[in-house]
Amino acid sequence: MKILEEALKGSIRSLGKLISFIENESPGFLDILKSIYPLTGKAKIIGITGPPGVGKSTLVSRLAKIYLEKNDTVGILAVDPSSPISGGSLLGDRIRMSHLFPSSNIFVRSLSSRGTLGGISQATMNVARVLDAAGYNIIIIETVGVGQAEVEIIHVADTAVVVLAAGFGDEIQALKAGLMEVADIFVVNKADLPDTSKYVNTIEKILLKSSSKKSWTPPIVKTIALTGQGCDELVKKIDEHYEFCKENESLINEKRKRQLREIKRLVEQKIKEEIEVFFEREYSLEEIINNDQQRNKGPYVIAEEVLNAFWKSQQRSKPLKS
Ligand SMILES: Nc1nc2c(ncn2[C@@H]2O[C@H](COP(=O)(O)OP(=O)(O)OP(=O)(O)O)[C@@H](O)[C@H]2O)c(=O)[nH]1
Ligand SMILES: [Mg+2]
Repeated sequence: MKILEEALKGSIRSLGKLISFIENESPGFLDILKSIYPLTGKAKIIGITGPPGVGKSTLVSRLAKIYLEKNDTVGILAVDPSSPISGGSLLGDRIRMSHLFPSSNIFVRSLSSRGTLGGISQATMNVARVLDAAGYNIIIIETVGVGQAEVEIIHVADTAVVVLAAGFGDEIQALKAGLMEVADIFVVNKADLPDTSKYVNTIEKILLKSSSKKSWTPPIVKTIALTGQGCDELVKKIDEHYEFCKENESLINEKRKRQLREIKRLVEQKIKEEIEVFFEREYSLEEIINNDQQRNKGPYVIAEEVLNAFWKSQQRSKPLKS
């Protein structure tokens, strides 16, 4: 595939097209992911999540600059940015304009969180792998932490940073969204605003109660993303966490569990696809539901019959084609 070759050679245009291809799960996308997998595993993936408006994007652009200054290459994925039109591109412009980095060292892209068969976490993972294979060694994923589904995305990251700010949703809300559990590092941004210290104390108290069994205690970093204050400290903590994970047995186990979950997700996706194809090929509305005999059976019996027919058809056919 030409765009794949060009993307891996550094063509930004082809990389953009390749990501759309993968994001849209176009026919053959899994083959591409299979072929690039050996090129992946080099990037450090950082997840940034938190309630709307706490300053995630501002922080992401600060982090990107710090990494670019260290000669890293940075890929940024903004999942469902609040402004679908300007979200991702604005972020990129902000970083490129204010600093004169080679534009090939930074790639910014927004992803929509609309449903795909594999789910948004898998779609994000897939795109992150494309960036990894294309040679971006720092990948930052920004996602709004409002509900369980969005927070889930953070599991794609090696290090999950939860950004909070005094006055932006109380701690109970953060707890409900599951933000407290996923955090490897807490950032209390907008530290220029009042009540920051009080807020940090509250988080510390919650952590004391909940993290006794964990081998890694999430540090809390205060930042002012607007000026960059505290951001170097944040990068330091991200590095520390990354190193810690490489050696810690229980975190390595967690990573293996995540890998198992991904495999399950991919198997489920494949089965869903096969069932879609089966329905299209074998059943019309008429056969399933549009006659009295069928309708009288009710959905439970019909579903069972369809499933039996599906398994039979699978036995007849060759092993699932990849
Ligand atoms: N006072 C203050 N304002 C900040 C700081 N960081 C960001 N902001 C402002 O907060 C607002 C929201 O910033 P964003 O970076 O867009 O926040 P976000 O979390 O990405 O927002 P969503 O993507 O919409 O959830 C902007 O007006 C920023 O300028 C900070 O450290 N202090
Ligand atoms: Mg944002």
